[in-house]
Amino acid sequence: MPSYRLHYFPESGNSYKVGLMLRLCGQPFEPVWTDFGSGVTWTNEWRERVNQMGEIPVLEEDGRKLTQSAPILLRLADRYGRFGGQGDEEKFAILRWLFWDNHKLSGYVATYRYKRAFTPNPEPQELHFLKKRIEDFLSVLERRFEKNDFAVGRSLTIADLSMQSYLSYPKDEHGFDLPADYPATAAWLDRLAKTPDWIAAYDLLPGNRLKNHALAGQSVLQ
Ligand SMILES: N[C@@H](CCC(=O)N[C@@H](CS)C(=O)NCC(=O)O)C(=O)O
Repeated sequence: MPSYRLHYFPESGNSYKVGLMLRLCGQPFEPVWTDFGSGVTWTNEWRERVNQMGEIPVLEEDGRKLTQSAPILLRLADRYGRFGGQGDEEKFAILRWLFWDNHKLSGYVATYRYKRAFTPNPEPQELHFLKKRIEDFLSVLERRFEKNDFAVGRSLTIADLSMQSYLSYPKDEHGFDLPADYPATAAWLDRLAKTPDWIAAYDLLPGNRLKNHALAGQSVLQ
């Protein structure tokens, strides 16, 4: 059994994707809390030692450092024969949603949430632009889940694991009222959370948290 170490910070939905996949595959990992808030991932030392792309998460597999959540999910799905879909069509569809998630859904929700909740004085125009983009992406998801229980096929895949991540954090962070405005998407999140061994991000990834300025009422809420 490989030994895993996951470099993360608790608010990192990309880390949650990887940590949750390991857990659902029954693989223990050592959590390596990273001081993202103080800028450690921007230092040359960290980039040379841990990830030249300057990003969290990093998954160490027997000491080998792997980055980018999507290829990591694909690798784990392949290795453990779980959540990787059946046949070429499903595998293609999984890749399609993973690319869309990285480029659009997670990419924008992560940025919006970070600015909105974890930045002291976010720029209102920037928030407005990001929110409008996300509303369109959420409408894409909503149409999908009005007719499908899962992103691909008839059961949980890594496409679901990837896309659910940032949406599953508290509303006071991402700011969207999913049950009211995107009920099929909210129902999909509830469905996923019933998977055996499922765990919420902040229960899976412990440690010091970033200050939530939105919760403290100090942010320009959009
Ligand atoms: N596509 C990457 C995205 C990773 C990513 O953007 N991570 C965030 C933290 S969750 C980060 O390190 N951001 C630093 C930056 O954008 O400079 C993945 O899926 O792993």
